Amino acid sequence: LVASMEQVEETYIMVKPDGVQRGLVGDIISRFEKKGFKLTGLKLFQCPKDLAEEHYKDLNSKPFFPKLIEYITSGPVVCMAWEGAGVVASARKLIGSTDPLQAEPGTIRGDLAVQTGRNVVHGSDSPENGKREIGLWFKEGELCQWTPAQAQWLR
Ligand code: 3AN
Repeated sequence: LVASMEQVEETYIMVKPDGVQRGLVGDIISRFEKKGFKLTGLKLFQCPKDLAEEHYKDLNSKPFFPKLIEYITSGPVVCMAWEGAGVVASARKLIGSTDPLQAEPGTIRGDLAVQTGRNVVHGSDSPENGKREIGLWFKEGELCQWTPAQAQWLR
């Protein structure tokens, strides 16, 4: 009941190149599906350098920025848009801490990763960034609005 009163939000989730290369795409998508969020966009995509730089522009003064851009563009990523009440914060919980060694077991990073620089998945950190990032990674025709037939609680 509490969750249903929260605002419906959108978040941008991305399986990073290491997640694709390690065959973790299905497991990661499955966690968001089983939680009960609604998938509204999905594609496999080779990210160009300029898009990676725009996506991570808030980190462009960090020492690891060049390596981060190299990593994100090193192979295809899986881009996803997910929708639901409280989806931004909930997805961050499902993903776990940035440093996979600090991430709780049961989270994606806690279960599947060991290095901050290879932490398999991205999730937007605010509803505003959710909208911004979905706009950055998807063209309008690539997103779908749909209503589940027998699962009204998904909205
Ligand atoms: P999160 O992805 O958990 O929101 P941010 O936004 O602080 O974390 O960092 C974005 C990405 O930058 C991380 N997912 C990770 O790939 C990379 N990153 C962050 N901190 C480091 C670091 N100290 N060394 C290498 N890469 C880092």
